Amino acid sequence: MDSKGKQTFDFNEHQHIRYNPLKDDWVLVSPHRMKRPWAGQVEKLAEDDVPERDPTNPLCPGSRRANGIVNPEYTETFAFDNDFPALLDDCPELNDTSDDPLFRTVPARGKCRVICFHPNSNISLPLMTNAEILKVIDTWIQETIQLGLTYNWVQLFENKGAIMGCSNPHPHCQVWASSYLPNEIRIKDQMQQKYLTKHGRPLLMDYLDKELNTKERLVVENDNWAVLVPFWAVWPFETMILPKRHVQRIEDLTNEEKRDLADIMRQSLIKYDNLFETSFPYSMGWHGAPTGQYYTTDTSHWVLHASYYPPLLRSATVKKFMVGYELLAQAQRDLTPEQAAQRLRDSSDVHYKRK
Ligand code: H2U
Repeated sequence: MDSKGKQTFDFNEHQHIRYNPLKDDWVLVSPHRMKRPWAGQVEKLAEDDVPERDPTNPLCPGSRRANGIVNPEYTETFAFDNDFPALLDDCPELNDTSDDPLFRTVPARGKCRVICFHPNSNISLPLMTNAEILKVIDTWIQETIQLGLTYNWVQLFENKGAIMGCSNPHPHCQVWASSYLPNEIRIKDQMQQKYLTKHGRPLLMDYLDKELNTKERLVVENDNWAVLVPFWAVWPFETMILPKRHVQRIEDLTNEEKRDLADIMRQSLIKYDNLFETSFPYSMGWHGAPTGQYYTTDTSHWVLHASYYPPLLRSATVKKFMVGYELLAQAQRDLTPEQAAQRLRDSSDVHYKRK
């Protein structure tokens, strides 16, 4: 209340909409709804006791995959062509291209790969050592360089947890390389380009400077990286990893930046797992300057960043649904990004399984 007894606006109490300058969209924030009772779906807790090795799991060392190939007895990371790829390099020419603006098509080519992070199925990223996470980062870089020679976009992404539709508990991620720029990247490309033209600095460099000043939404930082809950976050505990130097692509990281990235990933993923004492599910992925033909264009508006989109809301079993208003109007959240950042900061640095 102010001196005249009128209610004053409080971001942690009162509804408002927030702008996402990277995607040119808005999110409705309704903190007052945090108090409502929940009588909706309660997810069954996914089995947490994944065996270290399972010869019937096609992602394990020495296992036979769906296409009959036997995996090597790998001891670090292991990358292979996805046996069920959504994108193929070899596709007949689209010869029936129409001028009709309502029925547009463009040819699509690509390649899909799978990267196993570790030989043991029960060692997720937050349980790995920094050296093991560094191997994952190096493999991400090798795959991006290799596929980026041919394709304009290389999407690295990890779908973690059955709740996210992940089909296999073995720690792994996917790589989908494509001839076209997917929607998320196309819009981020345009928005970052516009910002640089207007303000003379990359959008995410300006953004990080401001976040490091207030530290309101900061979760962890080190010399080279910051993990924060974006001002415009949609998912309850959404985070973003940002480099402190203007890095455009994952392959441009120095050895020191890679080492610091491994450390900050481990720290923030431990906090995620400790939040609800569960192997925290999420979809995450990296976005940086496009590859292929874009190597010869100016991409200085791009800043490398990773986004984590976890679905859990209030416990290991209650997740946020993107339905109703979200599907038909725009995203909405209850917990504010500042409250989420505080919860993550307060979450322990020691993994609950190691206590
Ligand atoms: P997801 O659980 O994130 O879907 O990843 C598992 C991937 O592994 C999936 O894309 C591939 C699936 O196609 N896979 C193979 O390529 N070969 C197999 O034998 C099993 C799974």
